[in-house]
Amino acid sequence: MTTTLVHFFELQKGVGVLEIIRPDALNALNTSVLQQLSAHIASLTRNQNLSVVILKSSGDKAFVAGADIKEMLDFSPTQAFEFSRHGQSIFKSISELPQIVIAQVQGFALGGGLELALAADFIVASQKAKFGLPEVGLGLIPGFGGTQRLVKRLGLARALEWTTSAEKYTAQVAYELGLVNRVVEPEQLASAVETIANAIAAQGPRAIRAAKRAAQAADSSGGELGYEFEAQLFASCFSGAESKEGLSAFVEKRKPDFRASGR
Ligand code: DAK
Repeated sequence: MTTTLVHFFELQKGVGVLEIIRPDALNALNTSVLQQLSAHIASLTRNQNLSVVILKSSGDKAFVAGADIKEMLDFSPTQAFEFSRHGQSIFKSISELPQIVIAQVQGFALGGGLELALAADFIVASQKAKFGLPEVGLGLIPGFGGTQRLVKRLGLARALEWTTSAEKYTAQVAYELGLVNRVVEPEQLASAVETIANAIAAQGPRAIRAAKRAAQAADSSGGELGYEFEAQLFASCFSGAESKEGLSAFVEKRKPDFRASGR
C-alpha cells in the first residue's frame, strides 16, 4: 500500500489545500513526496473550479526542512542532474498553476523547503517560521530553482548573502525584505491564510487567472537559462568529496570538515 505523503482536499468553494504529510522527517522532500506532489499539480493544472491553492504541511515544527538529505547521500552527478531537472519542472509547474498559490509557513522553511515556498505566489508565515538556504553547509547549492527565484525576490546582493551564509532568518526579517507577505501569531496562521484565500476566491475566477498571468509576464526576465545552469552546477557539486562530507556529517550528526586534505 502506498503511504499518502501529499494530500489534497477542497476547503471551501474555490479554495483547495495541498498538504505535505511527513512530520517525522520535518516534511523533507524525498522522491515519493515529489512524485505525489507532481501528480496533484498535474490535476490542479486542469482544475478550472479553484481560484486558490493553500500549500501547507503537517506538524508545528517545519514547513519543509529541505530536500531529503539521507536520500541525496548516494547521488552521482548524473542522478543529481536528473533529480534537479525533475524537481525544477515540478516547482515550475507549481509557479505556473492557474490558481493563486499561498504557502502557509509555520516553522522551518529551509533549502528545498524555502524553494518550494518561493514557487508559490506568496508566503504567509507564523512568527515562529525560519527561512534559509543551508545547502552550502552540505557542500551543495539549491537545486529546485531557488538560486533564480531568490534573486528575483530579494535582489542579487541579499540573495547571494542568503545562499552563501547558510544563515537562518526570522519571519520578521523575511517580511522586512519582502520575502513574506504577512507574519501572524502562530495560532492565527491557518485562519489568516483562509481569510486571504476566501477573499481571492470571491472575485471573478477568470480575472484571477488573467491577473496572475499578467503579473508573471512582468516578472519573466531571465528565462530558462538560469535554471538549466543551476541544475548543471548542482550536479557538479556531486563530483567531488565535499558534498559527501557535508551530507554524511548531517546523517552522522556531526559538523562537516570541508578543509580536510583531499576535499
Ligand atoms: N532530510 C532528511 N531528514 C531530515 C531533514 C532533511 N532535510 N531535516 C531533518 N530531517 C530529519 C532528521 O534527520 C531527524 O530524523 P531522525 O534523526 O529523528 O531520524 C528529524 O528530521 C528531526 O530533525 P532534527 O532532529 O534535526 O530536529 P532539530 O529540531 O534538532 O533541527 C533542523 C531542525 C531543521 C534545524 C534540522 O533538522 C536541520 O538542519 N535539517 C536540515 C536542514 C537542511 O540542511 N536543509 C537543506 C537540505 S538540502 C535538489 C534540489 C534542491 C535541493 C537539493 C537537490 N535537486 C533537485 C537535485 C535542495 C537541497 C536541500 O534542501
